[in-house]
Amino acid sequence: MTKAESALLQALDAFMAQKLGQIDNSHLQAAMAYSINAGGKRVRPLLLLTVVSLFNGSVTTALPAAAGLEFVHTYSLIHDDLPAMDNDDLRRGQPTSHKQFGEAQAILAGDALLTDAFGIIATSDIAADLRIRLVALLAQAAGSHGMVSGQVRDLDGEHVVLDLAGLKRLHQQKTGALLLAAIQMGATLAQVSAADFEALSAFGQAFGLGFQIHDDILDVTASTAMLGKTANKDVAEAKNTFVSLLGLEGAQAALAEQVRLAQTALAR
Ligand code: GRG
Repeated sequence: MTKAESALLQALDAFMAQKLGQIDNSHLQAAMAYSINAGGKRVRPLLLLTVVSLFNGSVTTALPAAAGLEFVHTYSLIHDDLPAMDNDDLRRGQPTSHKQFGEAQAILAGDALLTDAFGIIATSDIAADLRIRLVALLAQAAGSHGMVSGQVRDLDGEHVVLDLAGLKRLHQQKTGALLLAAIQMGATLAQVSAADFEALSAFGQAFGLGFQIHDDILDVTASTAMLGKTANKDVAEAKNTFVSLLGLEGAQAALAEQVRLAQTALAR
């Protein structure tokens, strides 16, 4: 990570800590802060802030949008880990929210992060016309047109084998939509031209799909590195992954193709 990136993330963490500090309920605050501070890579806010900074926008003004994205991402991981969904005991090497705080508190911490994300953006100092567009982009990416729909496709897919188009659609919504929103929210804040918005969106789409293919490849290569034992239960249970559909080499080729598409878009 570059010095500039660490400075962005420090500012983001300070902003999120300040927002969490305003919560007048120590139990809820602790559960929300536990997951926000559990060691996530902050990929989505970093993408947003990097686009803002590349196009000479104000990073400080953009912080509420970056924090909102990380709040939505964190809620999605808390709910994804619940017994009703993936039923995971560990995330990033630490007990999942429901293991630490109980299932009801984990659901509520996720609910509060999701709701507060929109509140933080809506009450920020960002210009009113941009705020509306940011809220719309985040809602589009997170809700029934994006991540939640992708999660439903994923759960439905446990009972059927998806083809490549179905698998791409699932991941464009489940993982890709929020990553694309990160880029588009940054582009909106920096008020880039229509041509740049389109090129950045093409980059975001390729990045999002590539991110997921890479995750599927890592799941397999990490398992192999553990002397044939599965690294996590997702690998043992996985039916619909890019590696299961295309094989390891096919998935690596598909990743290379997304990287090429992302680079072409950036060159534009
Ligand atoms: C519960 C509505 C709802 C949605 C959950 C994003 C998601 C949808 C589930 C996560 C499951 C998963 C493992 C997806 C693969 C993509 C991926 C690696 C997500 C984790 O994102 P990172 O790597 O997470 O950015 P960190 O830990 O760095 O924050």
